[in-house]
Amino acid sequence: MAEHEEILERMRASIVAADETEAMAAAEAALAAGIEPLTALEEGFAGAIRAQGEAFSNLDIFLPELVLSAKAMQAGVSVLEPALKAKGIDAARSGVVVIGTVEGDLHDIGKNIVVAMLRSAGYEVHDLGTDVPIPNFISVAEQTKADIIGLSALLSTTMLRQKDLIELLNLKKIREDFFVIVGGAPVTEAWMNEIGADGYGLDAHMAIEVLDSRTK
Ligand code: B12
Repeated sequence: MAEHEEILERMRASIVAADETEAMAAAEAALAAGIEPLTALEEGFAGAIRAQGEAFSNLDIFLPELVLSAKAMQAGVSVLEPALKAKGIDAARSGVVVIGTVEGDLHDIGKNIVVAMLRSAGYEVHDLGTDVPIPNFISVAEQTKADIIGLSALLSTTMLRQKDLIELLNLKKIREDFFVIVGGAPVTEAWMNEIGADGYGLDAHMAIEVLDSRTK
């Protein structure tokens, strides 16, 4: 629908312009027009923030501009989040998840989306935030009797911490107690296999699919 595309374009433009108020207004317009919140998120905001990341790596924009775009994205996402959560709890899908962004890494926009989606799908989620030391994931997972540990990493340096978690679980001889799912922009299925994780999610949607179909 032309109106939908116009709103999605408005969402993208608000991220490029780093305009928090406009990002929130565009997100409200998307919901009012009946655009699926996940579509609004992925086709509106997410593409635009990734494009800003490209522009940053090509030196077309500088870090302060990227920070402001990320703030606009967070403002817009905050409008979409209740709609993501309201999508209905399916009691058949369940599990207790401890999730966070690994130590040394402050990126949390994508992780927060995964958290919102997991909650909407009926999972009990303990979100540890960002810059989380690996032992903390394990201690909270044990305290909360979690069956799933989710690790987000957006930097090629910090994705190594995902490997550390698996090694620590092996060392403590509790590897089999947890389904470990990894994600974040540099994370691939090949990396999941290399480190011996149980699952990987390219995006929030795939994260739910993988967890819903787990057998462990
Ligand atoms: C926004 C952003 C920032 C913001 C973060 C704000 C915030 N609160 O998160 C700010 C400006 C602070 C920032 C800082 C930095 N950033 Co930055 N950033 C980005 C950017 C542009 C977008 C990330 C994002 O939010 N994407 C949108 C969301 C929706 O997507 P996502 O994060 O990928 O999440 C989805 C999936 O990956 C998945 N997922 C995510 N987590 C998890 C977890 C699990 C368990 C699962 C299953 C799935 C999953 O589902 C999510 C939803 O669909 C990326 C570029 C990119 N292409 O990713 C660079 C990028 C990640 N940053 C980069 C860099 C270099 C930095 C800095 C080092 C810059 C600097 N010189 O200081 C710092 C590092 C700070 C730190 N210690 O963490 C590089 C990393 C390069 C590399 N490979 O190591 C990138 C790739 C940019 C680039 N092209 O150079 N950044």
